[in-house]
Amino acid sequence: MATRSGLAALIGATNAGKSTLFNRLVGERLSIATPKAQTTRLSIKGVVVAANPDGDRTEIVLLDLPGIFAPRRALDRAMLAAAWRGAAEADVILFVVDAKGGLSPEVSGIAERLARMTRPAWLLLNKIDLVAKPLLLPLAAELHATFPFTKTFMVSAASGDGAADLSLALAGAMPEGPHLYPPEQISDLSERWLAAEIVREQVFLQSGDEVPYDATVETESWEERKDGSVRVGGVIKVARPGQKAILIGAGGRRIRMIGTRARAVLGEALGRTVHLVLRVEESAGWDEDRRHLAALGLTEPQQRKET
Ligand SMILES: Nc1nc2c(ncn2[C@@H]2O[C@H](COP(=O)(O)OP(=O)(O)OP(=O)(O)O)[C@@H](O)[C@H]2O)c(=O)[nH]1
Ligand SMILES: [Mg+2]
Repeated sequence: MATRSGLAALIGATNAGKSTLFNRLVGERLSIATPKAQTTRLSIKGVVVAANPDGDRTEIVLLDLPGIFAPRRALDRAMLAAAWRGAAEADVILFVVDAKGGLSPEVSGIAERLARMTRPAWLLLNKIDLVAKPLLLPLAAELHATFPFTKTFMVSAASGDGAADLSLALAGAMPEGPHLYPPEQISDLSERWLAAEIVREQVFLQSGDEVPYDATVETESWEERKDGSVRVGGVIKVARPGQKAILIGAGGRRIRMIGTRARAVLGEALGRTVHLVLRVEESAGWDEDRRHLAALGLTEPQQRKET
């Protein structure tokens, strides 16, 4: 029997729960997820091999994408371009909507843009744990009036409700084709990238409203130790003066806490002891600097067909 393999892209307003759902479907915490908006900056691939309704194994390559929001700076525009590029490549677009937030102007804006794409899209009503059941069907109907979704799922990425049904349906919907990844590979992310993302997650979780959006993290060094542990050096770059002091905190307390938590999460992810050494650097305007964005893997697209 022919095998199946395809690409499914998670798109939606920022904070809809795309990364949480992505991690749930992949079964590993590959993509950082926080209560703050605009957490995801790059498209992230995760590979799931799931049983399809024929009893065969399908390879689903899932794409977690930056959320859609009104862009202000070069970084934002690059994030949005990455999101729409990812959607345009997909065999199936998974439109994730926060059921509690409902049909917001952002959500209808995304639905309008989906209508201009020639890709099948499924509606995923997420966060159903936060909404009274009788409200879900009317909301789904409202959303269907904005775009002819081919399927609808009600899920809770947080509890896992509905995730198995979604996987099964995806496995059945992928086109025939050979598997592209070796069975043990679940991502194309490097450990260095993961380390930087895990530190960035702590910056999001442990600093106020403004700093996370102006911060980026790079892994500067990676040193394997004889005892099997690894020493990771990271730099947190902030775009505006004064933010360095905020991140370091009184007596270095905040940066220490960021380091402690990130080390624990990274150690768990890598399954080994991690020594994490962090520093903070002021790097004015990195979020407007094309070279910097390119180094992060966020290049501005040459042609903007979708905008
Ligand atoms: N109660 C509840 N919370 C959820 C659910 N899914 C996600 N969340 C929470 O919603 C917040 C945003 O989740 P993310 O997964 O980071 O959302 P995202 O769509 O990837 O956001 P961006 O990357 O910023 O666009 C986090 O605090 C999650 O814990 C859910 O099903 N139920
Ligand atoms: Mg995300």
